[in-house]
Amino acid sequence: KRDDKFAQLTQEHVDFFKTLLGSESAVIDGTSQDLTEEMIPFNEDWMHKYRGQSKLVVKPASTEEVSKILKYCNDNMLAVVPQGGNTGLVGGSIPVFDEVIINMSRMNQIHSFDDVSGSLVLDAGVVLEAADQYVAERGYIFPLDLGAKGSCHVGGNVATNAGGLRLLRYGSLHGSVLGMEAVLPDGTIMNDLCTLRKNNTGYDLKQLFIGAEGTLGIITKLCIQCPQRSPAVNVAFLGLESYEKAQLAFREAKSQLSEILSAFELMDGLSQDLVHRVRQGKKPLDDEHPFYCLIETSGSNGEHDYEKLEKFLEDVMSNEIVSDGVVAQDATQVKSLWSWREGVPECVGHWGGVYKYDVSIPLSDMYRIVPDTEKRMREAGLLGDTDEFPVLGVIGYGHMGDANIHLNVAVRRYDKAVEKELEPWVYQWIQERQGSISAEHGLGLAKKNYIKYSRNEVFMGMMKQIKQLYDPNGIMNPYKYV
Ligand code: FAD
Ligand code: 2HG
Ligand code: ZN
Repeated sequence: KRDDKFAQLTQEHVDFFKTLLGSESAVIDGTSQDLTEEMIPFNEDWMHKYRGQSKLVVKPASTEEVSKILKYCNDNMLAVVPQGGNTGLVGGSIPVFDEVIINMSRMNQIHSFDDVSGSLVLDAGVVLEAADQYVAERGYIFPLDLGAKGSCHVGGNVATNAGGLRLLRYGSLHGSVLGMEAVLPDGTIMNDLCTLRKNNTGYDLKQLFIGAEGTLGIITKLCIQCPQRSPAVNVAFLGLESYEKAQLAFREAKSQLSEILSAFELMDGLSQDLVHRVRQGKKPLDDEHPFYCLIETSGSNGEHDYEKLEKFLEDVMSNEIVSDGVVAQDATQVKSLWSWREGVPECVGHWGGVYKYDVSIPLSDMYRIVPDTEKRMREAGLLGDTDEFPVLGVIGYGHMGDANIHLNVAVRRYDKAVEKELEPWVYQWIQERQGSISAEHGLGLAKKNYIKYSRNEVFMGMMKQIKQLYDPNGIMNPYKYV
């Protein structure tokens, strides 16, 4: 239910924003009939699962504009949703009712780069791929990479504390974000745009905004520690007969590839079959396997790394840990092998929709959630090969190196009966195994009712206190998890 404490948008409000932001393209005024269509992409998420009813998008171009917008909204009790590239998978960037959308796409400047230390200062609205390209030209790499890189913003990445494909190597954004500028709901600008690696002067307040999903304020600028880009990247793609063998392969990869290992990803057979059904093309391996792993190495000596990877592959094949495998021969093949992994989220949605669960589970139990879910769907009569069944398949894939699996239930249409069978059952399953119900995508709207499966009362109470302290009117991204 819409909270009556929030004001309804009036023409006077709209006029204020138009005057403040000046430029025509900086305000999309959905209250005027001819712009209702234009509002749709901002009101709907990437999966077409969540839809809001906002009538206004504002696009600030500077921190001062963000500050003035928030102060005005706070004074006038207008609820807001910060929005980056709108690629989030939990409905966090979508208004629930008529919240004002603060879209960050015009704040897209790169400010400075120190090519000795690797510290990069940039606006929150810079697209991740653009940031990576910029540092690539200077011999560095952005410490985060993910399938949505062409659209997501670095601010959105930090707001969700995204993990991605190389967390195993470069660690979490809690370590890579050196500095931050953010605006609180009352317009206060918190400037902690530190470019230093070390800074232990009291509370590290910026950490609160990393993963806060826009519930405390708007991130406007960031300083990111970028590591040296490895000149040599190699990729191997393996077929395995069981999840137990995938664990052995991971153990062996860490031991043999140690410091050059930069990604270890798991895909089950059905996930790869779905990618093949959508994209066609030649599969990386001739035969089908119940599991696949993608291993990437990044190092400074291509030949040496390639030899290490080949030797690893020989060993795991002769020990019968791995049934079959291939090592990419050139950069094109590296890209093509990665596309079988990165393509899963897009392809799995091809038939109508997906119920997504992004979870961390201790490795020994991690994959078991997939067959258990499949069994539950079958027993409920919801999964089958023909159109009468809403569910067409249950798949698991993800960042095995981080004990993070993506359980995806592919459906022909969104169906309440499926959702009822899955939730809260999935969350209970995870709780019983000391897992986390939200590994890297956040809570957003999708998981707002289920936090208790991963967090206790004391912890939730402390989160509410922080929210109350910085956002006493509750205007920042309401109806979501806090
Ligand atoms: P949005 O979706 O716009 O927003 C996400 C949340 O952050 C919302 O709550 C929003 O209110 C808030 N927000 C956005 N910008 C700001 C800001 N400047 N200040 C404060 N709050 C803000 N995630 C992973 O962790 N790992 C993956 O491997 C991964 N792969 C993906 C692959 C695909 C194909 C897709 C579609 C998504 C994937 N994601 C992955 C999900 C991931 O959360 C997002 O892609 C990304 O981090 C969100 O960035 P965004 O700019 O699109 O944010
Ligand atoms: C990935 O690892 C993303 O590909 C998306 O985190 C996962 O769509 C998903 O469930
Ligand atoms: Zn992921």
